[in-house]
Amino acid sequence: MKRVSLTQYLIEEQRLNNSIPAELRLLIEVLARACKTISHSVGKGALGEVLGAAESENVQGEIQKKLDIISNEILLQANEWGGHLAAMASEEMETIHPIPNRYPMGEYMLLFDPLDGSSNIDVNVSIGTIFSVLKAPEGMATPTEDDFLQPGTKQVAAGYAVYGPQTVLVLTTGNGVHGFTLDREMGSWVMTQRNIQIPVDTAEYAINASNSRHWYAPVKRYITELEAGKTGPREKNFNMRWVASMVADVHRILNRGGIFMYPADQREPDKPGKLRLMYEANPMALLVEQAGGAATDGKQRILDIQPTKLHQRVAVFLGSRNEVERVTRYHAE
Ligand code: P6P
Repeated sequence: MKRVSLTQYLIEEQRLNNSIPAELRLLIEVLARACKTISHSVGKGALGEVLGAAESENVQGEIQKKLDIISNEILLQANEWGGHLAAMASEEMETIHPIPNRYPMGEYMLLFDPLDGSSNIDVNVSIGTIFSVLKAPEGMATPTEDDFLQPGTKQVAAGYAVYGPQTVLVLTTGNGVHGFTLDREMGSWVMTQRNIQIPVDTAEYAINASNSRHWYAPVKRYITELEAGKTGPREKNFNMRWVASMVADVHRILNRGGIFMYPADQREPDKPGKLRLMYEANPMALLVEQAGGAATDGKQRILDIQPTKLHQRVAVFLGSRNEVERVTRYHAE
């Protein structure tokens, strides 16, 4: 593949599809630079005094890892001065983060999970940064949480950086999904995948099977059929993978197909699932749909959900279209 830089891609995309105005291009390039900094920090591991837990909890009541906080700070500091944002929101922060008065306000709003899968940090398993970009409502003077509560269909861009053996940025601005690998010697992002497509069928599923006794009937039925393999109603064998790092699981699915599931279960009937809608499920759902896959909460398209809370959770079934449609059908039966 001809080596195209992220900047060249963004400029050519703007020329071809007029889909990346200058401020959005600036936002994406600032995000990419911040992910490079996070990758460097993550890569140090124990040498960087960055492993282990901080002495604090996040809004989810989860013990924060030092790298969670470091990554959150990197993203805030990288994005607040550019004049492209009106406000930011993060899994690691209870309330929204308006742009400080000393900086000009822009027309975009950025949401992120600065370091998803952080339980894997200390054991050197791939982790990642997930981001979602919305437009600020027309005429918005002072950003509030309500301004962020837009359905996933309103996202103008979404993506993630996965910090694994390679550091890869996967991005969509509404015209397909493209992958950029970090060239560490040059410090630049180079396009390595154009128009990623998820196979519509798969023989690989991802779910935390230790929760199986708590699952509701549609999920139990679907997984039991997969486990029955050739001898069961599906008449083929399936493989299972669960990295317990959403970015790593979704990256695998974008590259070779599969279905990722984090269902609601009977442990907490009023909790719709573990993953967060605004900065985990929505950006991943946009990427998956742009790559020809599907993403539902078991009942409806994730991108159609009208949010009511910034940190609300949602059940997630995403990946190869035919499998997501099947398990969603089981919920309707
Ligand atoms: P479990 C990581 O903490 C995360 O939010 C996602 O990245 C991942 O898919 C999920 O939780 C793993 O959850 O219950 O298997 O540890």
